[in-house]
Amino acid sequence: MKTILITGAAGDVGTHLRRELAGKYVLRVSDLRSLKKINKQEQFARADISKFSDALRITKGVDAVVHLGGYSVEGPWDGILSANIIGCYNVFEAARRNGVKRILFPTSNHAVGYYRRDQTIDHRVYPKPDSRYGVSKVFGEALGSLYADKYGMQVFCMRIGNVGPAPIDKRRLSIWFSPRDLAQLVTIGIEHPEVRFEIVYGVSKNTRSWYDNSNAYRLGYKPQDDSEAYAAQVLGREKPGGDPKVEAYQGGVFVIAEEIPNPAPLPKTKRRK
Ligand code: 15L
Repeated sequence: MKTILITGAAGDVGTHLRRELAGKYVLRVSDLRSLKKINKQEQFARADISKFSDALRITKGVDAVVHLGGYSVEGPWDGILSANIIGCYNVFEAARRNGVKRILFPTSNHAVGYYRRDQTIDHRVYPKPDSRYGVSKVFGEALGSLYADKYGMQVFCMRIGNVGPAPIDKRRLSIWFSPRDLAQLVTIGIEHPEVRFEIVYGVSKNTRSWYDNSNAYRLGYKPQDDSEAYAAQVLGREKPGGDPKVEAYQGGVFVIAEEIPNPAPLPKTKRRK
């Protein structure tokens, strides 16, 4: 059985992924925070990926890395710099030094959030980040491209929409990613023999999608879920109006917000002013 390192395993996406992949892989689950419950086939490795020595320690002896760790929303530059720029570099470089060939990088819809909602975009569009957070995701994609071309690593970038049991609002009807579709796409990223450097969209087969996800379909992705099943319920809750910029762009509130409440805050002691 392959051993897969999941960084940022205590976060929301990490928690869904651990549950979905249980029994399929040995999971080395890593985070700065403690994990509530460790399952039988999981090994916990606490790490601060902004420290290279920690990144080296956790990437040793694994078959692939799913690098979820980092700041997951718009926030202050120093937090993003240390977790998403320095931390991301450390994970790629540590994996390379430890001979780990494959990295799955969950990038974000916010790497392309300044595309308009009336556009359909594919994996070949140039980045249009909507936030410092989005810029950090573009950095990770670029780093992945470098490590694939220069060092022959196999890098699978998933521009993730919004993971959850159901879409939570109108915007998320277009970018919803169900946990079982997440698990399917991650499994393709781990197993597909032809991955060199790929960008795919981490979304379900949503009727209202803004993405042409043909690159994921080419690699065998067959999403099972469509947010449309929730549309009436979600739209019934939606308030009319709203900021025209937020409504015009795919990134939603990220196009105007300087900070968004972090669903997975770093421990206070690790945050710098
Ligand atoms: C993301 O990239 C974030 O990690 C997540 O917390 C959500 O904000 C999501 O995008 C979204 O756009 O809904």
